[in-house]
Amino acid sequence: MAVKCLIVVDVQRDFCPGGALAAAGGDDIIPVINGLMDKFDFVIATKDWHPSQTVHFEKWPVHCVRGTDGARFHKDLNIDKINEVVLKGTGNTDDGYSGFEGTNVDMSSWLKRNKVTEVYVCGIATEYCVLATAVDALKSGFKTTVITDAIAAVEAAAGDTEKALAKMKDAGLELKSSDSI
Ligand code: VGL
Ligand code: ZN
Repeated sequence: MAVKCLIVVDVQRDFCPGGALAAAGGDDIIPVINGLMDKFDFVIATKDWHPSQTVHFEKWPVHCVRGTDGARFHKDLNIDKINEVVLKGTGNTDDGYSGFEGTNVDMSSWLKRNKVTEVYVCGIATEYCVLATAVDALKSGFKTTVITDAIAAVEAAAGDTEKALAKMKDAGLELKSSDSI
């Protein structure tokens, strides 16, 4: 039997409308994500969790500074179903886009310890942390699917979403919509 984990990437206030680095579709994916949680054996949520000074803020507006309101989960995300929270981007010398670069939990070990064989990735942002997390999941040996209607993009440049989806396909990731899960 497959053991499945849903990885909810960075569904935080700063990445949703009204936040410091908002993905336009951030609010719309919340009900989809909440509705999927019961279909999984485990749910892991990642958080972008930056120090107030980091090289990361040379590329991006200040966002998701650890402990601030902007770093909290979206108010409508069902946090009761989350089994583990993985903090990433916690250093001041790197971006830490991938959940597999978490510093409080080694996500690959956590998944293997819990006998997870398949992971499904959703959340924000499609072209950064979702992409990086999904690619690393595949490299770590998990059958990996990205849920196409449960991801939202920052789209700093027009076309970034399409490019990210093409990279996902090239990397060998499965792309599925939530109604087929
Ligand atoms: C992210 C840009 C900067 C993400 C994090 O969660 O995808 N994007 N920091
Ligand atoms: Zn960040």
